[in-house]
Amino acid sequence: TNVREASASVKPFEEYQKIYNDIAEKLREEDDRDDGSYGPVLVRLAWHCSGTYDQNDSSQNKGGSYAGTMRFQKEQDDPENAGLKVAQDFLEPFKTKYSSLSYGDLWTLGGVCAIQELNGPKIKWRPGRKDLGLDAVPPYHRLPDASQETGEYVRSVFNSRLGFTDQEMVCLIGVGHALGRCHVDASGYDGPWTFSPTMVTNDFFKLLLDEDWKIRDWDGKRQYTDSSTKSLMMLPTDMVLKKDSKFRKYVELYAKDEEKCMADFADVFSRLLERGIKFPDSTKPMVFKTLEEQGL
Ligand code: CCH
Repeated sequence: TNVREASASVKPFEEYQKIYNDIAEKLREEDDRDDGSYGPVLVRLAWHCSGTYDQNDSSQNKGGSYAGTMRFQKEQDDPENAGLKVAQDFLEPFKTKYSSLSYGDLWTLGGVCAIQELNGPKIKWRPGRKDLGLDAVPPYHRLPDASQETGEYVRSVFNSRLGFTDQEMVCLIGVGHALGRCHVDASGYDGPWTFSPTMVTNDFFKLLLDEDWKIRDWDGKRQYTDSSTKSLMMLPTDMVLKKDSKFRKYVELYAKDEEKCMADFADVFSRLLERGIKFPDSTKPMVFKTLEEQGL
C-alpha cells in the first residue's frame, strides 16, 4: 500500500495551538536571517519533507512528511535539501519541549505557522505522523531539479509522483516562490523572486508575466533576471510556467485574482503536507489563530 495510517491518539486542539504560538513567537523574535525572517525556510522545509512522496511507490521508501526521515544525515545530504538544516535547527527546541510530537508533525506545523504569520491564508492541518527509521529514507532525485526547463519535467514531479493537476502545481510553485530567496551556498542560485520575500502574495505571477526575463550574465548557474531592476530572479523551472501555454493560463488567472490564488493555495498546500497519509475520521482538520488574532 502507498499510504500510511496516522495515529489516532492526538492531543486536543489547544495543545497544538500552543506549539503554533511558540513557533510564531520565535519567528517574531529571531530576525537574523536574510530578509528578516526564518519563515520562508520553514515553508521550504515543510515542502521538502512532503514533496518526496511517490504515489507509485508502495515500498517503505515512499517518502512524504509522515516519517520525519530528514532528521537523518542521509536525507539531509540529498543535494536538493542543501540549506534546510537551518530550518530543522530552528524547530529543534520544540521537539525537545514537546517530545511526543513527531518530526513530521513539527516540520509541517512549522510550515503552516510560517505561511499564516507571513500574512498568508489559513492552512488546515492534522497531526498523527510517526517517526520511522533510516530504512524509510526516500531515494534522491524526487524533489525537483531547478535546472530543468520543460513542462514534461515539472509534470513528472508534481503530477506523476505527487498527483497534482497543472493548476495545482502552478499555484504551489508561484505562491511558494513569493517567499524567500536562493542562496549560492545552498542551491547555487542567487536572489529573491519578489520585492516582498517575507509576505505571502501573488506577486510571483504578476512579475513573471510583466517583467522581461533575461538569462543572467554571471559565472553561476543558468538563471533569469528581470531587465528593469536586475535584482530579482527566476529559475529555469519557474520560466516553464510562463512558456507552457497550459501552465500560463493559470499564471494569468492567479496574477489577476489574488483571492482565488490564496484560497487555492491554502487547499493545495494543506494536501501537499498530507500526501501518503491516511488520517482517522476522529482527527478533524485544525485551523490555528495567528498571534495577531489572539492579541499576542
Ligand atoms: Fe522552491 N526553491 N522549488 N518551492 N522554495 C528554492 C527556495 C524556496 C524549486 C527550487 C528551489 C517549491 C517548488 C520548487 C520555496 C518553496 C517552494 C530554491 C533555493 C530552489 C533552487 C534554495 C536555496 O538556495 O536556499 C523547484 C525546482 C520547484 C519546483 O519545480 C514549492 C512547491 C514551494 C512551496 C510551496 C521557498 C519558500 C524557498 C525559499 C527558501 C529560503 O530559504 O528563503
